[in-house]
Amino acid sequence: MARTSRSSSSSSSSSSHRWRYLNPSYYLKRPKRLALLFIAFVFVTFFVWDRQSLVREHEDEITKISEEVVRLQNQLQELKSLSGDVGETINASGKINESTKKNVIKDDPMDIQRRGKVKEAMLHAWTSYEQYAWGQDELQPQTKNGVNSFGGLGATLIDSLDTLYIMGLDEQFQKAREWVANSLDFDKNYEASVFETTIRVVGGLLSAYDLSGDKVFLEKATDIADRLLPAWDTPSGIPFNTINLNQGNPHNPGWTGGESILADSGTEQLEFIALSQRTGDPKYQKKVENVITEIRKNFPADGLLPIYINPHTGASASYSTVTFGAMGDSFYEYLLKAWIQGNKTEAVKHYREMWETSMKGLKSLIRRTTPSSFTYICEKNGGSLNDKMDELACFAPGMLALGASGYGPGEREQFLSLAEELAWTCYNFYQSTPTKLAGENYFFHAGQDMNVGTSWNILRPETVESLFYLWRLTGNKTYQEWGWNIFQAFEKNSRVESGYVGLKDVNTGVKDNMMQSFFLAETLKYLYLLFSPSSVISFDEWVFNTEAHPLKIVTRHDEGESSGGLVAQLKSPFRYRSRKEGRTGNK
Ligand SMILES: *[C@@H]1O[C@H](CO)[C@@H](O)[C@H](O)[C@H]1NC(C)=O
Ligand SMILES: *[C@@H]1O[C@H](CO)[C@@H](O)[C@H](O)[C@H]1NC(C)=O
Ligand SMILES: *[C@@H]1O[C@H](CO)[C@@H](O)[C@H](O)[C@H]1NC(C)=O
Ligand SMILES: CC(=O)N[C@H]1CO[C@H](CO)[C@@H](O)[C@@H]1O
Repeated sequence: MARTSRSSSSSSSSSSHRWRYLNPSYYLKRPKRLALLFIAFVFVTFFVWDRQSLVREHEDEITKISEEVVRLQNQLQELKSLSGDVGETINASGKINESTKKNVIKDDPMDIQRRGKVKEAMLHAWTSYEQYAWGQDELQPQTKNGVNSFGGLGATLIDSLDTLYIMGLDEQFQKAREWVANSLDFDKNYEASVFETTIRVVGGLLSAYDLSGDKVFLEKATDIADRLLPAWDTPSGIPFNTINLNQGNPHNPGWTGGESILADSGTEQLEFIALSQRTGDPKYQKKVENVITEIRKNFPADGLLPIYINPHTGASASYSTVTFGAMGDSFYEYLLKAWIQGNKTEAVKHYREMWETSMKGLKSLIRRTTPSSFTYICEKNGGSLNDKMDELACFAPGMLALGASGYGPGEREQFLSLAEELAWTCYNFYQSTPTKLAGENYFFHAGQDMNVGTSWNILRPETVESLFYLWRLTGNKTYQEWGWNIFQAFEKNSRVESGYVGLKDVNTGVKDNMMQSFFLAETLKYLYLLFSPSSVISFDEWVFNTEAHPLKIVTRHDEGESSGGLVAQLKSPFRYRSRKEGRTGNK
């Protein structure tokens, strides 16, 4: 090789002289030159490597800085459009982290503007309540006075606490907090609905506690829950639905013929489980989980239960209606949500199983209208289906979307698409009336798609609730548009000088005189969250009770509550309180 090379270079000696440094033999024979070359090589390598890592570090820094700039620009924009709206994403979401950052970057100027309008609506509703009905249950906006529809527990105030907190209305929240600490008194000679009091008052207080960490809310929640607790002292453990707040004496309202109502009896699990977790006292959780144990013993193959259930025997009244609307609805909702609340562990698996069974039943109630093929959920009386659906049942699309991810591929898409179809129907409950607000229920006659039945609108939240879930879970902005249209219809028809009212008739737009507390707790909160980043009350950390009060998810590992433990619990003797028994007999 060397020879060949040399002989070829001899033909042009000047070039061979110039290129001699590239010839290995130039170095091989001279160790000093070799050492120099080696040292040079090391230096060059180090220099190049160092430059490269510097460049990489710079690039990283630039990316971080530009992310930060976008984030700050967004925050600035938000501050400009909503003065006083500071801290909402930071505090309500807990901590800012990677996913939060991404979401803040995605935050859309249109969303910011729209949630600003919703916040302004909340402020209008709240200020009116503050002015004319402070501390009372609900405001009558037309006559500008308060009424105590729930025993004088400040229902609107308690229902609004978490909404105020999430919207960053801090002054209003603090003032309400002072009222809770100093003026809220449960010692009332009042026949309270166990269900309404649990979902509004216990739920509202626990949510305020979970958000703010302020112990006063937990103390008050415990106080009211202790007053409700004797309602579960029945032979079957299925609660009575009414109780006197300072005398006990639980019973069922006369109009049910002595029966308990399914939704009223099976919609306390989230609140009472949360209360046991927060206080460390298991007695609340035991009562409400025993209800599920009892129901599970004779759970039908389609998971559908009639709306009346006997508190003495635990038997369902088979003559009564099966429905996902009034008096049935939230029983099914809580089967799914108790599973989510326990973070989907083995200890809460039976809730999911029961829910999936019920969803098979729900599918059997699905029909489509003619001519436009709107999907709807029938009610069932005995063996026959009734082509009627309540607006209340419009929570179902949201529930189906929330539960869909727990199924395997195939079924997951099926349930999500059923949810989307039902949401379209519910949106059309609104779009099909002159006021663009939905009536209370709808009938589906062949060839006529949908006809409004009971034609009032009392500011109900269920459809916007479902739109909120669908938007969060699919990212499809269509649901935000639908929600915005509904919000504008409320603004146009329901807003009055002092708050918001329902409509006596969605066809004529004639107004009623009541601002329902759930308008502030649910309707406005879901609308606000529909235009907020998903990190605000993230689904990873929170689950909403049926009154839209977010409760913290707490992973459950209490093996004692899983199916084996439940059986053991059943075998243990049930403790009666003879005093209550006597009262029950007298009723
Ligand atoms: C994001 O949140 C998760 C769970 O809350 C936490 O484990 C993680 O450390 C957070 N990430 C950052 C960057 O803070
Ligand atoms: C968004 O949702 C609407 C209504 O369900 C649907 O018609 C549309 O196809 C969806 N868009 C996408 C991109 O999935
Ligand atoms: C729920 O469980 C998962 C693990 O299975 C865990 O990563 C997550 O942090 C838990 N969530 C909460 C809110 O505890
Ligand atoms: C400003 C503010 O309200 N900060 C609160 C946010 O929430 C945490 C608890 O999650 C409180 O400790 C902070 O005081």
